[in-house]
Amino acid sequence: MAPGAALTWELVDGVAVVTFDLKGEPVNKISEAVKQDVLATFEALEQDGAVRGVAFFSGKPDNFIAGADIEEFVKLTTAAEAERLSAAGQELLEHVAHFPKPVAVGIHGACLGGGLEFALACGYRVASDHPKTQLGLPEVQLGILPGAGGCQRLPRLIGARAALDIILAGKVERAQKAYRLGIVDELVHPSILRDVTIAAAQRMAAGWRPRRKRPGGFMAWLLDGNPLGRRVVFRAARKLTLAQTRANYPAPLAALDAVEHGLKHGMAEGLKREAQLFGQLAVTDVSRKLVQIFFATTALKKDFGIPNPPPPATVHRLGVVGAGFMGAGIAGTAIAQAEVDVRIKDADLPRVAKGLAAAREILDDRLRRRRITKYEHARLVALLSGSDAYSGFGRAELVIEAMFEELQVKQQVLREVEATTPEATVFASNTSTIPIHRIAEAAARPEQVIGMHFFSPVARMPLLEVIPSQHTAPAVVSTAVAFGRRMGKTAIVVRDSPGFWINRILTPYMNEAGHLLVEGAAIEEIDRLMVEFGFPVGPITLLDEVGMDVGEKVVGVMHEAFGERFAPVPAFAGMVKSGRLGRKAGKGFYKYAGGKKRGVDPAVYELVGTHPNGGPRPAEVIQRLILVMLNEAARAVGEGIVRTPRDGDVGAIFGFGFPPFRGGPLRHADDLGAARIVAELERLAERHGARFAPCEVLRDQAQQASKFYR
Ligand code: 3H9
Repeated sequence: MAPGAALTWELVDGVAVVTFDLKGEPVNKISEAVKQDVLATFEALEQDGAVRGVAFFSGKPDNFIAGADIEEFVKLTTAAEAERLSAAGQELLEHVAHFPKPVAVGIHGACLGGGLEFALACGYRVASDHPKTQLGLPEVQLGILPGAGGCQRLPRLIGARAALDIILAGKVERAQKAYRLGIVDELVHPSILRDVTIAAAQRMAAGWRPRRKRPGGFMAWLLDGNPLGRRVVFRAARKLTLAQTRANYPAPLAALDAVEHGLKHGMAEGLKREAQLFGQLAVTDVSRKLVQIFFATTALKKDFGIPNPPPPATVHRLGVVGAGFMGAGIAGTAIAQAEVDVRIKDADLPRVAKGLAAAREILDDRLRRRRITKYEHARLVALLSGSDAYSGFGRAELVIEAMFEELQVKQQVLREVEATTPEATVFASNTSTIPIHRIAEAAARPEQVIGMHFFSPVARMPLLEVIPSQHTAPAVVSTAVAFGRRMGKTAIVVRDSPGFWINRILTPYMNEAGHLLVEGAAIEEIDRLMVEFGFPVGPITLLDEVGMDVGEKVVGVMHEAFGERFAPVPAFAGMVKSGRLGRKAGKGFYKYAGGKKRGVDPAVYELVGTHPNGGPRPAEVIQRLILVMLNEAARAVGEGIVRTPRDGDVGAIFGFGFPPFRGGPLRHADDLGAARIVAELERLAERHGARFAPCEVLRDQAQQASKFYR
């Protein structure tokens, strides 16, 4: 791109109205060429005597600036190069901050990373009050830190506590919240954004200066406003960050350092430290992995999972059969995210009422967290209805079944739905294990039948597995994927095979935890080691969350389908028999009180027929749990369960929290190397049995020195 191609400007009543529109790109991003363009434009504005102030806008319909160009910084190979990139960004924004004429910025759409850092360098910020307008510093999600002055300007503007809250978690806030925090000075309807911003530039040109009062009163002064209070804030933030990142993610701690250094030693020193730390982080393996996940997720937004996908049907009305926890979660999330009309059906009215209340709770929660206004809440609640009959299903474009994991039940529901819906209605089963072609055996219209496997709790879990059978029509796949996306999910299209992708690779891992338990490993120790490895929770806690009855069913299906390597651990059967189903029953491996997880219940060891005696060494615990999963993942890739390693890795990260900094199970397997994995699996198979026998895919890779990712 030649300099001058992205920024254009015109003079309006003494104000230069600058428009940033990166041609040929869906979003505005700050590349080296854009930096040159900004410098050249500001130089021209400085020279031009007719220009008294500047009003800056984006030319993109729903995007302000998405930040620095990520593709550019991932090409850098040394910390020194990355430090220079950061320093150059800082220099540019220092130039903007000290520009001799006032600069106001009108923000509509995503204003992220370097985009917000640019806005922070301007003298006045007006934002549109629109859901698409979001402001934040998501850099730590990419394993880096805000490196163009963000670690310095944000705490100076809104206080250390509020700034750390955003920077350390890589948060993105809606415009209203940004306004409340003091990040933007004015919040206006999109239709008047331009006029209000130009007027602000004119006022500033006439000598007016915005007066900002930091919210928070005495407490804010006590904690943000003096060095002693700030010491307390930083100490607490460091402790929390260490506990949350467990030294697996270096960026938040580095960002904390950059903020603290700047507040202690002044802006110039702060910028220097920020650039140094940016340089170090940008070339870490962790950052590379997180950036790969960003691009993989972005690519999945456009991928319908089949070649030449036909256009999806637009869903206005959704039918949900089954008012249990999953059904209600699907209903509530569909309304909250996709704003569709939802009808829930179950066998009797008390059940329906319970489901409606649970679905409504999702909307209430959004209201409580101020994600929606009470008017929006009232409008959304009106979209929800229920019945003990199929009334209202006649106009549904999509019906999702969320009944028990029983083939006959699902087939019965399918027949009933087919009898009450038009030919074009898509029937999706939210099964977690049962192959879709088995369910579709009962269908009069098998081409309309598909699997949509949501994860619990639906409102929060970001993954959706979409499972076409060999009879499913391509347009039905498009419809399911598109609707999943409207519900805010990342959708992967997977092959119709028992357990699909997620339960296929999760089952041997959970089972192995059972074997370790029987061998004397302590419950908390198994969980602790996996949390240290990077999982959000350990496998035993996960069993409690999923429910032992559900787990037993899943492993039963998998055992039947794939044989002995999935054989259930006999010790687990006692848990189900004695009603220790996990969190939902108030007791599982752990005790639960008042909805909170307490300690391990020692009675469990007796039930399982073991007692903790140290068990296998920690290194072996980790090795067995991880390798049994990687082995199954490799085997499933060989069977085409996922279309690409990318889908497999994104699925595992979003489905059950495989540590993002390791890039997913298949990237992790590549990092370990097939030869090493095969050798270790062979040793484990000798000692613990054939469930560890390395699969053919890994053996072939070991022989040919090949990998999942080339
Ligand atoms: C940073 O700013 C560092 C600085 O602090 C310091 C520097 C010194 N770069 O997601 P979409 C592409 S780090 C390059 O489908 P949406 C994306 O890959 C940056 N490319 O659209 C896709 O490409 P393609 C901090 C980018 O409307 C296309 O744009 N910023 C970037 O669903 C459309 O994207 C972030 O982390 C980028 N920064 O969502 C924000 N952003 O068409 C990252 C997007 O070839 N971006 N692309 O597949 C986002 O979160 C979303 O893209 C956004 C739009 C919300 C903006």
